[in-house]
Amino acid sequence: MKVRKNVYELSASDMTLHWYSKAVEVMKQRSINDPTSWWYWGAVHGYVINTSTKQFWEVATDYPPKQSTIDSGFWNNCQHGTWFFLPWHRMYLYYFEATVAKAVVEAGGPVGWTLPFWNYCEAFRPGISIAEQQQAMTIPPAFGDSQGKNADYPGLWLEGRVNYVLQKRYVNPWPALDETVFTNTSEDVNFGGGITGFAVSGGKKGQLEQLPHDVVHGYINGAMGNTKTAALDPIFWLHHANIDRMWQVWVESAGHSNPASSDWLNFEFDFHDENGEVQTLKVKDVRTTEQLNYTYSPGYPEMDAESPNPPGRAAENVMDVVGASNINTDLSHDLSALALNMVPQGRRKSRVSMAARASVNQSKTPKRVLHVNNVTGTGNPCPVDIFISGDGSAALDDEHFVGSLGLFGLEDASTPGLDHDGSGLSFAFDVTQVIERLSKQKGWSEDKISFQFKPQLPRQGEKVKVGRVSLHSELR
Ligand SMILES: [Cu+2]
Repeated sequence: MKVRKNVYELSASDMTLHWYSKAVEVMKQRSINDPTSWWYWGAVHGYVINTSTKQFWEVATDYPPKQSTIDSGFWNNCQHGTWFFLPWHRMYLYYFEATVAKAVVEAGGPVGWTLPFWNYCEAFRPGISIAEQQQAMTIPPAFGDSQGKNADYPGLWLEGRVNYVLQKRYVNPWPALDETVFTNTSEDVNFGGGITGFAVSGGKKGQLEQLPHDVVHGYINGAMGNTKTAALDPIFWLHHANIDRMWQVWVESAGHSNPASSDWLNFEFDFHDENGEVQTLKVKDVRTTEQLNYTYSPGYPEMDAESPNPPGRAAENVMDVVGASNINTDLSHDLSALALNMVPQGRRKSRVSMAARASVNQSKTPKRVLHVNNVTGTGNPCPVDIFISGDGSAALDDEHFVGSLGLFGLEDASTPGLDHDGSGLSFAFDVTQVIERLSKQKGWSEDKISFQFKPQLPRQGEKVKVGRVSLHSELR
């Protein structure tokens, strides 16, 4: 069984990153038309030429690629906003790892190279010191830092990353790991994404895709902030190994299971292996890491920790809208406020009070989910934090924090075409606990619910707007 190791727990004499850097250099020398080149592997995730992507592609060997390569069906295949997000990326990592391992041998290294993972979620490990938290959230030094490249690992550098240290809010594993179902068709949130066919962007994202996946992409930014360049950054693969690991954590936790639907199990994807040969995998071949003969070490620390949140539960009753915005909101500013229009009292009463009654009868708080839909824009904007209030205030603190919009894939989802209708990205957040907490405070009124949208960095001229924000509550 192959073992993928935590990048921060490699021993001083471990050569994993040294050989990774060498292999990247070998793969970069290969033609963009060669299915074993660095460039080809990046383009399998996404490839387009525009103002935000051009600088990353025009340095490729044999650029521009042949039209027949672009049209081969192997490029622009990444799956986002879908229940195929996790299995597709697992397959992608699997053949990539094999391709790098072969390049390592070609560069004079040992056989059996495995991909390390970057576990920024360690920042949430109970008892960990502030210094250890900071380290876990920092891009490993071999990849360079804000001062530039690490001369010992030139292959691991890429120009243009904006942040090298993540923030704690953006690496919280619990909103995803607390989810009880992999997929669903309701207005409720889920772990693994909504039911779709082949989907490059735009459908319902699972909670693991939203956080930490999307937010980490958008916060590092540069190539990582755009689906059409992200996989050109060597750190992409360590980030995705961690997401892949978290899927395994989730599925091994009590009460969780992968979809049993044959629409999911029998769906197929094609990749090239390390020899450039086409291989086909079905989703059912990759439901666990063991099926592909690898595991993560050291273990799965989240499984030994306890979630700080009350146990998650799926909505048991129908959900309905209790409030919504009725105009487009521009999120291009450094701070944007948005007040919710609540469903008129009379009508809402039947909705909300029924929900309240349900909660008395079942001693459960009605589940509430915030949907943020039709998020469109241009460029690679950094993520946007959302804060809720119900008393007319505009506090931007942890108590009022709802979640973050990682705008990874924004341009793609805003462009009508074969892959997408251009209606933008959609997000959903479980706000049951934050509302439950705030509603006990003085001054809270459901009629005063409003949101603050705060970009994590000042805007650089990118445009972002949101079509509709709506609050959904469980009814009975
Ligand atoms: Cu990704």
